[in-house]
Amino acid sequence: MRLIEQFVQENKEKGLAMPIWFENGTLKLIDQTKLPFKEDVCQITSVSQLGKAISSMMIRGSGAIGICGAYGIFLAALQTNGNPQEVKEAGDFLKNTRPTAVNLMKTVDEIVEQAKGSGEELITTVEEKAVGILKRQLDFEYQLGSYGAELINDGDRIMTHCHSGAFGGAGYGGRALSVIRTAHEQGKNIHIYTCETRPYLQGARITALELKKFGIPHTLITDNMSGFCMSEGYIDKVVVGSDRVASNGDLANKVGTYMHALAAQNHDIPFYAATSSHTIDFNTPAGRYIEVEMRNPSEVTHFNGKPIAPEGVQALYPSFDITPNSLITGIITEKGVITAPYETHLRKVIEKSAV
Ligand code: RUB
Repeated sequence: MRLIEQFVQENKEKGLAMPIWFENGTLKLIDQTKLPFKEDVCQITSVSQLGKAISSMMIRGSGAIGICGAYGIFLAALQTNGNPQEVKEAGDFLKNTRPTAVNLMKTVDEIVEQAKGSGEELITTVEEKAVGILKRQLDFEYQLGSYGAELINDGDRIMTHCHSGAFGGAGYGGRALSVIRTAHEQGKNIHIYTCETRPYLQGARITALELKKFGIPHTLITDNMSGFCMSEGYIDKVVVGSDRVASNGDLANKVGTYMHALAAQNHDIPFYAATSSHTIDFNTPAGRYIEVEMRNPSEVTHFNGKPIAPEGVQALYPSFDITPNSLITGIITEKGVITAPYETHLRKVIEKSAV
Protein backbone atom coordinates (compact mmCIF):
# COMPACT_ATOMS: atom_id res chain seq x y z
CA MET A 1 0.00 0.00 0.00
CA ARG A 2 1.28 3.50 -0.87
CA LEU A 3 2.30 5.89 1.91
CA ILE A 4 -0.52 8.27 0.95
CA GLU A 5 -3.06 5.40 1.16
CA GLN A 6 -1.79 4.41 4.60
CA PHE A 7 -2.31 7.96 5.78
CA VAL A 8 -5.91 7.86 4.55
CA GLN A 9 -6.63 4.47 6.09
CA GLU A 10 -5.27 5.48 9.51
CA ASN A 11 -7.41 8.59 9.58
CA LYS A 12 -10.55 6.87 8.32
CA GLU A 13 -10.10 4.38 11.18
CA LYS A 14 -10.12 7.35 13.57
CA GLY A 15 -13.50 8.37 12.11
CA LEU A 16 -12.32 11.53 10.34
CA ALA A 17 -14.45 12.80 7.45
CA MET A 18 -11.93 13.68 4.77
CA PRO A 19 -13.18 15.71 1.77
CA ILE A 20 -10.61 14.18 -0.61
CA TRP A 21 -8.44 11.10 -0.33
CA PHE A 22 -6.37 8.54 -2.24
CA GLU A 23 -7.53 4.93 -2.10
CA ASN A 24 -6.76 1.81 -4.16
CA GLY A 25 -4.70 3.85 -6.60
CA THR A 26 -7.49 6.40 -7.19
CA LEU A 27 -8.11 9.96 -6.10
CA LYS A 28 -11.63 10.37 -4.68
CA LEU A 29 -13.66 13.25 -3.33
CA ILE A 30 -17.09 13.93 -1.85
CA ASP A 31 -19.19 16.04 -4.21
CA GLN A 32 -20.14 18.88 -1.85
CA THR A 33 -22.75 20.25 -4.27
CA LYS A 34 -24.91 17.22 -3.33
CA LEU A 35 -24.65 17.62 0.46
CA PRO A 36 -26.55 17.13 2.73
CA PHE A 37 -28.81 14.80 0.77
CA LYS A 38 -26.18 12.52 -0.75
CA GLU A 39 -22.52 11.79 0.00
CA ASP A 40 -21.61 11.04 -3.62
CA VAL A 41 -18.01 9.93 -4.06
CA CYS A 42 -16.42 11.05 -7.35
CA GLN A 43 -13.33 9.45 -8.83
CA ILE A 44 -10.84 12.02 -10.10
CA THR A 45 -8.78 10.64 -12.94
CA SER A 46 -6.96 13.75 -14.20
CA VAL A 47 -5.65 17.10 -13.00
CA SER A 48 -8.04 18.91 -15.33
CA GLN A 49 -10.98 17.06 -13.76
CA LEU A 50 -9.69 18.07 -10.31
CA GLY A 51 -9.47 21.69 -11.50
CA LYS A 52 -13.10 21.56 -12.66
CA ALA A 53 -14.15 20.06 -9.31
CA ILE A 54 -12.49 23.00 -7.52
CA SER A 55 -13.87 25.76 -9.75
CA SER A 56 -17.39 24.28 -9.74
CA MET A 57 -17.17 23.97 -5.93
CA MET A 58 -17.66 20.22 -5.80
CA ILE A 59 -14.81 20.60 -3.33
CA ARG A 60 -14.44 23.89 -1.51
CA GLY A 61 -13.27 25.62 1.65
CA SER A 62 -9.78 27.06 1.87
CA GLY A 63 -8.24 24.13 3.77
CA ALA A 64 -9.74 21.50 1.47
CA ILE A 65 -8.64 23.21 -1.72
CA GLY A 66 -5.18 23.59 -0.20
CA ILE A 67 -5.14 19.83 0.24
CA CYS A 68 -6.29 19.48 -3.39
CA GLY A 69 -3.00 21.16 -4.29
CA ALA A 70 -1.06 18.37 -2.57
CA TYR A 71 -3.17 15.55 -4.05
CA GLY A 72 -3.24 17.24 -7.46
CA ILE A 73 0.54 17.46 -7.72
CA PHE A 74 0.85 13.83 -6.62
CA LEU A 75 -1.69 12.82 -9.29
CA ALA A 76 0.26 14.83 -11.91
CA ALA A 77 3.52 13.17 -10.85
CA LEU A 78 1.96 9.70 -11.17
CA GLN A 79 0.27 10.36 -14.51
CA THR A 80 3.30 11.94 -16.19
CA ASN A 81 5.67 9.26 -14.83
CA GLY A 82 7.45 11.97 -12.89
CA ASN A 83 7.95 14.57 -15.64
CA PRO A 84 9.06 17.74 -13.78
CA GLN A 85 7.91 20.20 -16.47
CA GLU A 86 4.43 18.67 -16.71
CA VAL A 87 4.15 18.56 -12.92
CA LYS A 88 4.96 22.26 -12.75
CA GLU A 89 2.38 23.02 -15.47
CA ALA A 90 -0.25 21.04 -13.54
CA GLY A 91 0.55 23.20 -10.48
CA ASP A 92 0.16 26.43 -12.49
CA PHE A 93 -3.20 25.18 -13.78
CA LEU A 94 -4.47 24.26 -10.30
CA LYS A 95 -3.35 27.58 -8.78
CA ASN A 96 -5.62 29.40 -11.23
CA THR A 97 -8.81 27.54 -10.37
CA ARG A 98 -9.89 29.87 -7.54
CA PRO A 99 -8.19 33.20 -6.81
CA THR A 100 -8.98 34.17 -3.20
CA ALA A 101 -8.02 31.29 -0.90
CA VAL A 102 -4.24 31.33 -0.59
CA ASN A 103 -3.71 27.77 0.74
CA LEU A 104 -4.00 26.26 -2.72
CA MET A 105 -1.30 28.51 -4.19
CA LYS A 106 1.01 28.13 -1.19
CA THR A 107 0.65 24.35 -1.12
CA VAL A 108 1.30 23.94 -4.83
CA ASP A 109 4.37 26.22 -4.69
CA GLU A 110 5.75 24.42 -1.65
CA ILE A 111 5.41 20.95 -3.12
CA VAL A 112 6.60 21.86 -6.64
CA GLU A 113 9.67 23.67 -5.26
CA GLN A 114 10.64 20.63 -3.23
CA ALA A 115 9.93 18.02 -5.92
CA LYS A 116 13.32 16.54 -6.74
CA GLY A 117 14.64 14.74 -9.82
CA SER A 118 12.40 12.99 -12.31
CA GLY A 119 10.67 9.65 -12.82
CA GLU A 120 10.26 7.43 -9.76
CA GLU A 121 12.42 9.75 -7.63
CA LEU A 122 10.10 12.68 -8.31
CA ILE A 123 6.99 10.60 -7.64
CA THR A 124 8.41 9.45 -4.30
CA THR A 125 9.49 12.92 -3.14
CA VAL A 126 6.13 14.40 -4.15
CA GLU A 127 4.27 11.66 -2.29
CA GLU A 128 6.34 12.12 0.88
CA LYS A 129 5.90 15.88 0.72
CA ALA A 130 2.14 15.54 0.07
CA VAL A 131 1.69 13.25 3.07
CA GLY A 132 3.72 15.68 5.22
CA ILE A 133 1.41 18.53 4.17
CA LEU A 134 -1.75 16.49 4.84
CA LYS A 135 -0.51 15.54 8.32
CA ARG A 136 0.47 19.12 9.05
CA GLN A 137 -2.94 20.48 7.99
CA LEU A 138 -4.64 17.98 10.25
CA ASP A 139 -2.32 18.80 13.18
CA PHE A 140 -3.11 22.50 12.68
CA GLU A 141 -6.82 21.73 13.09
CA TYR A 142 -6.27 20.02 16.44
CA GLN A 143 -3.85 22.70 17.65
CA LEU A 144 -5.89 25.75 16.65
CA GLY A 145 -8.99 23.96 17.91
CA SER A 146 -7.46 23.66 21.34
CA TYR A 147 -6.24 27.30 21.46
CA GLY A 148 -9.63 28.51 20.22
CA ALA A 149 -11.58 26.36 22.69
CA GLU A 150 -9.87 28.23 25.54
CA LEU A 151 -11.87 31.29 24.44
CA ILE A 152 -15.17 29.45 24.64
CA ASN A 153 -17.10 29.43 27.92
CA ASP A 154 -19.60 26.90 29.13
CA GLY A 155 -23.01 28.10 27.94
CA ASP A 156 -21.71 30.19 25.00
CA ARG A 157 -23.94 30.73 22.00
CA ILE A 158 -21.64 31.05 18.99
CA MET A 159 -22.50 32.31 15.53
CA THR A 160 -20.60 31.08 12.47
CA HIS A 161 -20.87 31.88 8.78
CA CYS A 162 -20.41 29.67 5.73
CA HIS A 163 -18.73 26.33 6.32
CA SER A 164 -15.33 26.16 7.95
CA GLY A 165 -15.40 22.51 8.93
CA ALA A 166 -14.18 18.97 8.25
CA PHE A 167 -15.37 18.73 4.61
CA GLY A 168 -13.77 22.13 3.98
CA GLY A 169 -10.53 21.20 5.71
CA ALA A 170 -8.35 18.21 6.49
CA GLY A 171 -10.96 16.09 8.28
CA TYR A 172 -11.28 17.06 11.96
CA GLY A 173 -13.10 20.38 11.86
CA GLY A 174 -11.47 22.76 9.40
CA ARG A 175 -10.92 25.96 11.34
CA ALA A 176 -14.09 27.43 12.94
CA LEU A 177 -15.58 23.99 13.58
CA SER A 178 -12.30 22.72 15.04
CA VAL A 179 -12.68 25.37 17.74
CA ILE A 180 -16.35 24.50 18.22
CA ARG A 181 -15.80 20.72 18.11
CA THR A 182 -12.94 20.89 20.61
CA ALA A 183 -15.00 23.02 23.02
CA HIS A 184 -17.86 20.50 22.69
CA GLU A 185 -15.50 17.54 23.25
CA GLN A 186 -14.23 19.29 26.39
CA GLY A 187 -17.78 19.01 27.70
CA LYS A 188 -18.73 22.67 27.29
CA ASN A 189 -22.41 23.19 26.79
CA ILE A 190 -22.51 25.35 23.64
CA HIS A 191 -25.12 26.26 21.04
CA ILE A 192 -24.25 27.28 17.48
CA TYR A 193 -26.12 29.71 15.26
CA THR A 194 -25.17 28.79 11.71
CA CYS A 195 -25.88 31.30 8.94
CA GLU A 196 -27.40 29.80 5.81
CA THR A 197 -24.85 31.57 3.52
CA ARG A 198 -26.59 32.67 0.34
CA PRO A 199 -26.26 31.80 -2.48
CA TYR A 200 -24.36 28.49 -2.21
CA LEU A 201 -25.84 27.65 1.22
CA GLN A 202 -22.68 26.18 2.74
CA GLY A 203 -24.03 26.96 6.23
CA ALA A 204 -27.43 25.32 5.73
CA ARG A 205 -26.20 22.35 3.73
CA ILE A 206 -22.80 21.53 5.19
CA THR A 207 -22.22 23.27 8.55
CA ALA A 208 -25.62 22.12 9.83
CA LEU A 209 -24.85 18.57 8.61
CA GLU A 210 -21.51 18.45 10.43
CA LEU A 211 -22.91 19.95 13.63
CA LYS A 212 -25.61 17.29 13.53
CA LYS A 213 -22.99 14.55 13.03
CA PHE A 214 -20.85 15.92 15.90
CA GLY A 215 -23.95 16.11 18.13
CA ILE A 216 -23.56 19.85 18.75
CA PRO A 217 -26.83 21.74 19.37
CA HIS A 218 -27.45 24.34 16.67
CA THR A 219 -29.98 26.67 15.08
CA LEU A 220 -30.03 27.61 11.41
CA ILE A 221 -30.64 31.28 10.57
CA THR A 222 -30.61 33.16 7.29
CA ASP A 223 -27.75 35.62 6.84
CA ASN A 224 -29.95 38.68 7.28
CA MET A 225 -31.02 37.55 10.78
CA SER A 226 -27.62 38.02 12.42
CA GLY A 227 -28.26 41.66 13.41
CA PHE A 228 -31.56 40.72 15.01
CA CYS A 229 -30.03 37.77 16.87
CA MET A 230 -27.19 39.92 18.19
CA SER A 231 -29.43 42.82 19.23
CA GLU A 232 -31.75 40.40 21.06
CA GLY A 233 -28.84 38.88 23.00
CA TYR A 234 -28.86 35.44 21.32
CA ILE A 235 -25.16 35.50 20.43
CA ASP A 236 -22.11 35.60 22.76
CA LYS A 237 -19.31 35.15 20.22
CA VAL A 238 -18.71 34.92 16.50
CA VAL A 239 -16.18 32.41 15.11
CA VAL A 240 -15.54 32.19 11.35
CA GLY A 241 -12.83 30.70 9.14
CA SER A 242 -10.78 32.60 6.60
CA ASP A 243 -9.65 32.21 3.01
CA ARG A 244 -6.77 34.66 3.25
CA VAL A 245 -5.41 36.89 6.01
CA ALA A 246 -3.34 39.89 4.91
CA SER A 247 -0.22 40.81 6.89
CA ASN A 248 -2.13 43.63 8.63
CA GLY A 249 -4.84 41.19 9.83
CA ASP A 250 -7.56 42.17 7.32
CA LEU A 251 -9.22 38.99 6.15
CA ALA A 252 -11.15 37.60 3.21
CA ASN A 253 -13.91 35.18 4.07
CA LYS A 254 -17.26 34.20 2.58
CA VAL A 255 -19.36 37.18 1.52
CA GLY A 256 -21.48 38.28 4.48
CA THR A 257 -18.66 37.95 7.02
CA TYR A 258 -18.02 41.71 6.96
CA MET A 259 -21.63 42.60 7.81
CA HIS A 260 -21.62 40.11 10.70
CA ALA A 261 -18.38 41.68 12.01
CA LEU A 262 -19.90 45.18 11.83
CA ALA A 263 -22.99 44.03 13.71
CA ALA A 264 -20.85 42.22 16.29
CA GLN A 265 -18.80 45.34 16.96
CA ASN A 266 -21.95 47.39 17.41
CA HIS A 267 -23.15 44.94 20.08
CA ASP A 268 -19.74 44.41 21.79
CA ILE A 269 -19.70 40.75 20.73
CA PRO A 270 -16.20 39.27 20.30
CA PHE A 271 -15.48 38.36 16.68
CA TYR A 272 -12.82 35.69 16.10
CA ALA A 273 -11.31 34.35 12.89
CA ALA A 274 -9.96 30.81 13.13
CA THR A 275 -7.21 30.09 10.66
CA SER A 276 -3.76 28.58 10.27
CA SER A 277 -0.38 30.10 9.50
CA HIS A 278 -0.77 28.69 6.00
CA THR A 279 -3.66 31.10 5.34
CA ILE A 280 -1.71 34.17 6.41
CA ASP A 281 -0.24 35.85 3.36
CA PHE A 282 2.65 38.12 4.23
CA ASN A 283 2.95 39.04 0.54
CA THR A 284 -0.41 40.82 0.77
CA PRO A 285 -0.07 43.94 2.93
CA ALA A 286 -3.79 44.71 3.36
CA GLY A 287 -7.23 43.37 2.53
CA ARG A 288 -7.76 45.75 -0.40
CA TYR A 289 -5.03 43.87 -2.31
CA ILE A 290 -6.77 40.49 -1.99
CA GLU A 291 -8.46 39.42 -5.20
CA VAL A 292 -12.12 38.71 -4.47
CA GLU A 293 -13.45 35.98 -6.73
CA MET A 294 -16.44 37.16 -8.76
CA ARG A 295 -18.60 34.15 -9.59
CA ASN A 296 -21.24 33.71 -12.22
CA PRO A 297 -24.33 35.88 -11.41
CA SER A 298 -26.52 32.95 -12.47
CA GLU A 299 -25.64 31.42 -9.08
CA VAL A 300 -27.65 34.32 -7.58
CA THR A 301 -30.51 34.46 -10.07
CA HIS A 302 -31.01 30.69 -10.02
CA PHE A 303 -31.28 28.09 -7.32
CA ASN A 304 -30.81 24.41 -8.11
CA GLY A 305 -31.10 25.33 -11.78
CA LYS A 306 -34.47 27.09 -11.27
CA PRO A 307 -34.81 30.87 -11.74
CA ILE A 308 -35.76 32.85 -8.62
CA ALA A 309 -35.74 36.31 -10.24
CA PRO A 310 -37.26 37.86 -13.38
CA GLU A 311 -35.61 36.66 -16.57
CA GLY A 312 -32.69 38.85 -17.65
CA VAL A 313 -32.25 40.57 -14.26
CA GLN A 314 -28.74 41.86 -13.60
CA ALA A 315 -27.07 40.24 -10.56
CA LEU A 316 -23.72 40.33 -8.78
CA TYR A 317 -21.84 37.57 -6.95
CA PRO A 318 -18.67 38.55 -5.08
CA SER A 319 -17.86 35.22 -3.45
CA PHE A 320 -15.94 36.80 -0.53
CA ASP A 321 -15.69 40.10 1.30
CA ILE A 322 -12.98 41.78 3.33
CA THR A 323 -13.30 42.25 7.08
CA PRO A 324 -10.95 44.99 8.31
CA ASN A 325 -8.62 44.16 11.19
CA SER A 326 -10.30 46.80 13.40
CA LEU A 327 -13.38 44.52 13.66
CA ILE A 328 -11.43 41.39 14.65
CA THR A 329 -11.03 40.56 18.35
CA GLY A 330 -8.48 37.81 17.74
CA ILE A 331 -7.08 35.50 15.08
CA ILE A 332 -6.96 31.90 16.30
CA THR A 333 -4.03 29.93 14.84
CA GLU A 334 -2.12 26.73 15.57
CA LYS A 335 0.47 28.88 17.37
CA GLY A 336 -2.02 30.62 19.65
CA VAL A 337 -4.55 33.44 19.57
CA ILE A 338 -3.13 36.59 18.01
CA THR A 339 -4.52 40.02 18.87
CA ALA A 340 -3.94 43.58 17.60
CA PRO A 341 -1.69 45.21 16.52
CA TYR A 342 -1.77 42.47 13.85
CA GLU A 343 0.89 43.99 11.66
CA THR A 344 3.55 43.25 14.28
CA HIS A 345 1.95 40.38 16.20
CA LEU A 346 1.23 38.17 13.17
CA ARG A 347 4.83 38.43 12.01
CA LYS A 348 6.16 37.87 15.52
CA VAL A 349 4.13 34.71 16.12
CA ILE A 350 3.87 33.20 12.65
CA GLU A 351 6.74 34.34 10.49
CA LYS A 352 9.38 33.62 13.10
CA SER A 353 8.28 30.00 13.23
CA ALA A 354 7.41 29.67 9.53
CA VAL A 355 6.26 26.22 8.45
C1 RUB B 1 -15.49 28.97 1.92
C2 RUB B 1 -15.40 29.99 2.96
C3 RUB B 1 -15.06 29.48 4.28
C4 RUB B 1 -13.56 29.59 4.34
C5 RUB B 1 -13.01 29.45 5.68
O1 RUB B 1 -15.76 29.54 0.68
O2 RUB B 1 -15.52 31.17 2.77
O3 RUB B 1 -15.65 30.26 5.28
O4 RUB B 1 -12.97 28.71 3.42
O5 RUB B 1 -13.02 28.16 6.14
P1 RUB B 1 -16.13 28.59 -0.52
P2 RUB B 1 -11.61 27.48 6.47
O6 RUB B 1 -17.25 27.74 -0.08
O7 RUB B 1 -16.50 29.55 -1.61
O8 RUB B 1 -14.89 27.80 -0.85
O9 RUB B 1 -10.79 28.53 7.13
O10 RUB B 1 -11.98 26.38 7.39
O11 RUB B 1 -11.05 27.02 5.19
